Amino acid sequence: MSTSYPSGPPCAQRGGHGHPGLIHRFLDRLPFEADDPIVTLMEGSTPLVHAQWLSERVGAQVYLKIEGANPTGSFKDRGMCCAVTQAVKEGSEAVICASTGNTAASAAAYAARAGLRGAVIVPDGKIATGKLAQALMHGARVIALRGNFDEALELVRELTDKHPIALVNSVNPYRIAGQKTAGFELVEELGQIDALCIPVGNAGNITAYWEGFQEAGVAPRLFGFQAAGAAPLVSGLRVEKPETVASAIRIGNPARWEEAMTAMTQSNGRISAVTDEEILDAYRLLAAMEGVFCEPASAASVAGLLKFGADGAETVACVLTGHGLKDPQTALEQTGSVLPCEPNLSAVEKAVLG
Ligand code: AN7
Repeated sequence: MSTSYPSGPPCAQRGGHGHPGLIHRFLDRLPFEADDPIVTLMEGSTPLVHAQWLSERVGAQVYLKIEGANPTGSFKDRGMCCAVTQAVKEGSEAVICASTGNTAASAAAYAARAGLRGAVIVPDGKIATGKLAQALMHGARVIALRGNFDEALELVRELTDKHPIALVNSVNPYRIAGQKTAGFELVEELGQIDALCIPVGNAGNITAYWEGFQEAGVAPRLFGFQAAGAAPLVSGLRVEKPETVASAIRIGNPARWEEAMTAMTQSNGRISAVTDEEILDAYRLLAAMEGVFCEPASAASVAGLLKFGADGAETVACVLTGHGLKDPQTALEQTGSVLPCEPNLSAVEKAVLG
């Protein structure tokens, strides 16, 4: 692929547009070599935005890690570039995942990029419109399971035991390897970081951040937040029928359960629940007060910070895992209506000036 470039891949992959793709940026800390068949959409290096209003509200310096700025609009791209690169390296011809939506969108995009077939199994009727559109546009086979995410994950695990298809859920260690780079970025940018607020679903991301922080030699407290209707890590019990408006984290039996609890204990952190109402409040406030539009699941991190406070932390990062445009339906249900207007000046004046 990049054999004609003695020092590695073409410049566009290495920073021709300001920053390299994630694997090239962190090559020395990832299980890849420069001459591997690296699949990238220039993920990672996402914006870290200081949140003025939020900082004042909670009495700490609060930063938002805008993971929705990744190529497919969520943090999943960090892990997916690694999982798909490894699949190509191993000679796989197809990848598959179970997903509440974002993993499906990301897997579909990277599979298309790599020339692999992609299949995604999603809970029927329970994934946000934007994510469904992405998976379909990228040419994945989209299977709507008459069941929930936990059932879908169990089935793809059985399926990939039987068939030579690469499983790209976060049970795949390359997903975790890629996602830990967000921790590296935070440490590079902030230096000191006392606490991380992060939404938790299948618990791959909190696991990855903890790995990244440990490798970088720091130990912020990890504050994980689950939706109250899907909070097995809070209750200690599997949730058979998880329910929440934050469809991305509608998960009742996280695959990385043990690792998440270890990360929480070792970091002196906690995993708490936030209600749908608290999630939606934070979702609207982020958009209105900070100018940042994330999806509902992502707002769980800020909902948790608002609910429980910074607990003495001076510098806090909130991970906003996915872009608000992923789920336009929920956004429209949360907002006021548009103002109809006749096409003449006095009508427009009235409409604009109130
Ligand atoms: C926006 O796409 O599980 O705790 O199948 O999409 O690592 O699972 C999505 C999870 C948070 C939770 N925020 O992360 C999937 C899927 C958003 C997400 C999470 C997800 P994990």
